[in-house]
Amino acid sequence: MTRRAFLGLGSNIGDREGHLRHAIDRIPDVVRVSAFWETLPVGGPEQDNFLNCVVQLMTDRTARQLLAVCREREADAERIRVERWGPRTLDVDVLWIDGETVDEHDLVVPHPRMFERAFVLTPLRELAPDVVPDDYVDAPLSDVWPYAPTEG
Ligand code: X6L
Ligand code: MG
Ligand code: MG
Repeated sequence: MTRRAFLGLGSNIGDREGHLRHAIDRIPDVVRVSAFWETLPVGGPEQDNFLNCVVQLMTDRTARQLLAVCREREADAERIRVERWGPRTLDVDVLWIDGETVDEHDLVVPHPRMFERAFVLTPLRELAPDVVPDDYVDAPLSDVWPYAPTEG
C-alpha cells in the first residue's frame, strides 16, 4: 500500500543547508519538501540554531524500513552521538505515516511530542495542514523564522 509519510530533518553543525539537501536527494519516494526554517534549539545543552524542514513521501515502505533510511542518511552525514539532545550534523526522524501507529522500544510513530515542537509543526503544517491540529498555537515568531541563506 502506497501511503503518505512525513520525515523531519534538522542540522546545526557545519554546512546545515548542505546536510539537509544531500540527505533529501538520497531519501527514496520524496514528493514534496517544505521550506527550510531557522529555529532556536529546544532541549539539550546550549547549542547553535538549527535548520529544520519536513519532507513528504509517497511510499510502500514500512515504518521500520523508513527508520533504516533515516539512520543511513545520518550515517552519511557522519553524525556522532556525544550527548543526548546535543548538536548534530543531521537528524532524520519518522514523524507520521497515514493510518499507522507504532509503539516499540526504538520506534514510536507518530513521533512523540512532535505536536509540541514548532520546529516540526511549522514545516509540517505547510505540507499537511490536515495532520496539524487546528488548535495548535503557533510558537512565538522569534523561535522559528524563514531561512535566508547568505550568498556566496
Ligand atoms: C521540556 C524538556 C520540554 C525537554 C521540551 C524538546 C527536549 C525537544 C528535546 C524538551 C525537549 C527535544 C532539534 C532541537 C533537538 C531540532 C530544534 C528535541 C531533541 N532537535 N531544536 N532540539 N530543532 N530547533 O531539530 O527535539 S534535540
Ligand atoms: Mg529529532
Ligand atoms: Mg532523531
